[in-house]
Amino acid sequence: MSLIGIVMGSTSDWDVMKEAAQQLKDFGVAYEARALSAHRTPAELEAWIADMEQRGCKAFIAGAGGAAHLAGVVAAKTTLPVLGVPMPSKHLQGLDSLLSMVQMPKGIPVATFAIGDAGAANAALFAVALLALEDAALAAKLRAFRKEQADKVIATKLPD
Ligand code: RP5
Repeated sequence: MSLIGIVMGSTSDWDVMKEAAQQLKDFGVAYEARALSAHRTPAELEAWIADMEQRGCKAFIAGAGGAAHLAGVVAAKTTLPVLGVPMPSKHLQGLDSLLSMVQMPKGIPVATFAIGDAGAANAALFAVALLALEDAALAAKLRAFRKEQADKVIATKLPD
C-alpha cells in the first residue's frame, strides 16, 4: 500500500522531488510517485488521486513550478492533507511557484513548504510526522533522526 502520493507537474521536477522520495525511502515509508499536470493532464490527475485514496493513501506531496496550480487542484479533489513544494522555476527562481501555491483561497488548504530541495525533503519529513501520529515505530525513527542532526551540530567544531 502506498501511504504517500508524490505528484509533480512535469518530469523536469523530478530532480527536486526525488529529495522527497529519498526521505520517505530512508524512513521506510511506501510511496508512489507520478508526473501528472493540473494543466496538461487534468483528467488523469483526478483519476490517480481517486485511485490513491482507494488504495489507502494518507497524504499527498505535490511539486510544481511557474503557475503552480497542482497542489491546489489536488487539494480540491481530496480531503487528505496536501503538502505543496514550489519548484525553483527558470524565470522567477520559484517565487512564482511559491506565491501560486501558498495563496490558496480560504477553505481549501495546501501546506506549502520552502522552494526547492529543502521544501521537498521537509514535505516528506512532515508526511512522516503525520504518519507517526498513528505509528509508534515511525515516531521513534523520527526522534532518532532529529537526535542524529542535533549530535552533528554539537560535534562540529568551527575553524580556529
Ligand atoms: C510546471 O511547469 C511543472 O511543474 C514544471 O515545474 C514547469 C515546467 O514544466 P516543463 O515545461 O519542464 O514540462 O507545470
